[in-house]
Amino acid sequence: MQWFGKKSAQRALDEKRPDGKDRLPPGQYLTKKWPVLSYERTPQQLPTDWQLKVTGKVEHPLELTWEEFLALPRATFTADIHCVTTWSRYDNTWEGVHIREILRRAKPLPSATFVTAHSWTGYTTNLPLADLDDDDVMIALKHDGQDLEPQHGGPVRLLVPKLYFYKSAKWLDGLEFMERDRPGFWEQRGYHNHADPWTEERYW
Ligand SMILES: Nc1nc2c(c(=O)[nH]1)N[C@H]1C(S)=C(S)[C@@H](COP(=O)(O)O)O[C@H]1N2
Ligand SMILES: [Mo]
Repeated sequence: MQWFGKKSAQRALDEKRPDGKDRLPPGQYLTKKWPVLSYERTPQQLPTDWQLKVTGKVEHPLELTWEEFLALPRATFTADIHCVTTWSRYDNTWEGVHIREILRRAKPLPSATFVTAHSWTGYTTNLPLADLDDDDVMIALKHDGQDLEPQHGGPVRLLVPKLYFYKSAKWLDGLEFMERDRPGFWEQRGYHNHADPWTEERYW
């Protein structure tokens, strides 16, 4: 049945997205495993004083405790992820708090055009507000039905699947709304500032 496996593998590679682009971005390979990529040592638990801090150019800054955050409405959807180191993983089911639950409450000011996501470990990553404010962006708590493991950012990470995965900050504790762009951790160290997988914005 070797031929059958190859055929269905080829079919997976030939798939298109609704916008007509290939489902698998150029230069990527598919993996079923979920690799771990972290610069820092994995924190084993949420800091006892964790808050989600929404700061900067917003009408209503937020400081949500863990209990307050968990009480927000939940969303679930499925998305593919693409790491700049060339692996992609299809059909990840994510559950968490949709980004618009946060945006509705914080109300970014008209001058807010960029966002820095902060991890409590010190990691940062930047993106345009337009890329954050999208249907498929969430602050994730579960992956494929399980609580996020610490190594994958558990218990709480950002998910921005349309950009290379370094924009999806693990161990999230802040969103800072900014008037001007400011490169984050990897963006200062050679990774592309924008990170669109379909145009291979990998490095600068
Ligand atoms: N805090 C933090 N978030 C991070 C990273 C990191 O090193 N630290 N690495 C990024 C990169 S490069 C990738 S590919 C993904 C990896 O997520 P995973 O380990 O769950 O696969 O997390 C992103 N978010
Ligand atoms: Mo990555």
